Amino acid sequence: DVAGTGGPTDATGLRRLAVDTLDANWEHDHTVPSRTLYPHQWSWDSAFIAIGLAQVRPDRAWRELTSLFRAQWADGRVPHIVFNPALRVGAYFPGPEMWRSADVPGAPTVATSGLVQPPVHALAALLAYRRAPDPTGLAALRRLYPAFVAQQRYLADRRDVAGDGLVCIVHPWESGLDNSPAWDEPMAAVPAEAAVMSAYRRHDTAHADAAHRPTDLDYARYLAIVAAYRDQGYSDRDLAAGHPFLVECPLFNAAFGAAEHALAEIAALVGADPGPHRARAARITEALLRRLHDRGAGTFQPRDLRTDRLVSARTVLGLTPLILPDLPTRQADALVVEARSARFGVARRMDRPLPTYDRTAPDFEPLRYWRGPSWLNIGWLVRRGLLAHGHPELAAGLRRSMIGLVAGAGCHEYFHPDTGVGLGSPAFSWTAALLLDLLA
Ligand code: 2M8
Repeated sequence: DVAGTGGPTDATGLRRLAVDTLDANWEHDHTVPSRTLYPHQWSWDSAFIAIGLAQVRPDRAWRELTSLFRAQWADGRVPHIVFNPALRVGAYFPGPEMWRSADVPGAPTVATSGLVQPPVHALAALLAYRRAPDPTGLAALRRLYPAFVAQQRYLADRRDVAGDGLVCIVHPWESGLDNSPAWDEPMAAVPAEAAVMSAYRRHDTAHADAAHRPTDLDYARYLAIVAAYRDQGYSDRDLAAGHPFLVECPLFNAAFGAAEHALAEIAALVGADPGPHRARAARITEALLRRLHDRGAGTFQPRDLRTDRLVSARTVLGLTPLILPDLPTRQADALVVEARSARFGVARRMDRPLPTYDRTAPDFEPLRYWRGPSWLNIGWLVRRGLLAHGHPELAAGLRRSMIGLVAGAGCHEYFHPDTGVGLGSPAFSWTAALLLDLLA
């Protein structure tokens, strides 16, 4: 199972590697995803990181989440990047000079982006608390609960562009799966020329192989969408009228629903009413089924709101609604069929890791970022879903495969979906953190 490039193969060695990776990436009050590629704080990274920190340094798990939510905007949005002011200009592109959050009323004093990422934070906090259910954790939950509620309220009130109960993402970066084939159709409609990028210096391609990253044309479009949103002051009013990218993503919305399930449990712990959270969770699952379930394909697909059509590329995003405990058996069973198919290859004994894209598709790219390679956060979510829907043997197979990846290659950002070779950053925080959780 192990790719065999000489990483530690026993649980103790793997744990030590993961803790060393997290320690090396700790920065005052948060963990950077990677010192080279992503030297600031990222939103959903911090949630995954907190899940792992809870295993070894629970105080840091709470500091991680607390520092992120200190940058929450007045409207409730949790920015996808919180910039470290101590870093030099150009440490990451696009930096504060592109986002200009300081110009926006309601943005925090620290510079941030204006986008969001999948809201996995309430779930992370609940798991961190369960791991270390002490008074410090309870006090942190009490402090964070209103912030999580505001985060959900922002998404429900400002981002329900179609009025169907689902959240709309306004940029591929909001999905967390930047250049997934899921965004090819909606992105094709975004006007931009690759030549635009000659005016900028990308930072990512200085630290990672350009052939493993999004293309210059992707980046030109990413920037065009940021500029459109920023120039409206990051206001979500009138998005439907002209914003170039409007998509309902299955993973984002599954996380949105899972957050309400987690908040119901947190509410009970902190003496608030779980009832409204349960009711909202049920409505989100119902909306996902109504709007994003592709019955013919047996999976969930993003909906492009500009065309009102479901995207056709079969990516791993479609499997992630399994994390919803109230997903009906029929649709959950169909997702398990999809997961076990040759497209994704989930099995009790997996001969290859879970890819991020249908490995039978002609445009499957085993090296390019979210267009094929295997990522631990996605495997972790799918494994959770398999456990929630009564498939412990498949979950165990996936877990073994994920541990094998790190044993073979180290805490890489992503892995070759055939050989398991490590790709991207070699010391990536959420890989280390989720490995700790898998080993617990
Ligand atoms: C990647 O995204 C950033 C932009 O947000 C980038 O490519 O520069 C994605 O993998 C995203 O999911 C992740 O949160 C971020 C930091 O690890 O990197």
